[in-house]
Amino acid sequence: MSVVDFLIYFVSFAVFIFLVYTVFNKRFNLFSNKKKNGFLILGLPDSGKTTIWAWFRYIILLPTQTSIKINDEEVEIQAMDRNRKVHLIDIPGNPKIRPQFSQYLPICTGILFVIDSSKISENYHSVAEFLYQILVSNLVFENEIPILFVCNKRDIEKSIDKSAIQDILEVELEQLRNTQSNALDKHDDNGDFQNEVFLGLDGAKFKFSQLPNQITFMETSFTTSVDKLPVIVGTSDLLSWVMDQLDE
Ligand SMILES: Nc1nc2c(ncn2[C@@H]2O[C@H](COP(=O)(O)OP(=O)(O)OP(=O)(O)O)[C@@H](O)[C@H]2O)c(=O)[nH]1
Ligand SMILES: [Mg+2]
Repeated sequence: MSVVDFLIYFVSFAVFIFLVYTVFNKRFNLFSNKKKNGFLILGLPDSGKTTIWAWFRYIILLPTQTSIKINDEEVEIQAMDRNRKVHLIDIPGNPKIRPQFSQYLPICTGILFVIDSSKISENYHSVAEFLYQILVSNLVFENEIPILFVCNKRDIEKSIDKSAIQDILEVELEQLRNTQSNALDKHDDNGDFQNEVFLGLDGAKFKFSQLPNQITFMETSFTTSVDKLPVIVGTSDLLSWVMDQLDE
């Protein structure tokens, strides 16, 4: 082999390695120490996810309509002396769209599960069913993704407080666990095999504290006063929680 041939082979090989590195690194972030900054906003339709997403994005209360597409943007947030970039993904609660949340789990560092506190006494079964799907997702369990329960719409008179919501969900999840864990094989929405995850401790009443994930319950409201001024409650805690996940 001549020196010229050798150089051609060498340069081609170097270019090939560079391209492979660039493509894989961009796709999977393999060789980067950059911390994940994805936050999924999940919950049933009408719970207030897009309202919360828009508040993070624009720091105002925006009128919303039921979503049919995912809102997915990197936004800059500020709290006290902290300033961070977060990738916020608002997944519509529509049952046909919401299973897409699983595609974002690899980049997810926290989940905001939004609950309408004024409806949970009636729709707790549907809320728990979606929550169960999330909790038994392999990546949520194995990566111990922290979950913030945003008990929203606390301004509405018939809303209930966060500890009552926690109790309701614990009872409902226990029932779901007992029926669902009898099924042997599980497949996720992409048809891939899912290992069976058993929620909590076998033989004991289900409690969120038995999960490997850090669980937090918080109350919020995003509404307007009679003179149409925004009345927003609980957002400083919301911001702090998001910041804390990024700083850990
Ligand atoms: N009273 C009250 N209304 C709220 C609150 N948060 C959101 N809303 C209203 O509830 C409705 C639904 O809010 P969205 O943010 O669109 O709900 P969503 O969870 O994104 O719903 P989908 O996109 O259908 O999944 C809107 O009319 C909001 O203005 C709240 O804290 N209090
Ligand atoms: Mg929405």
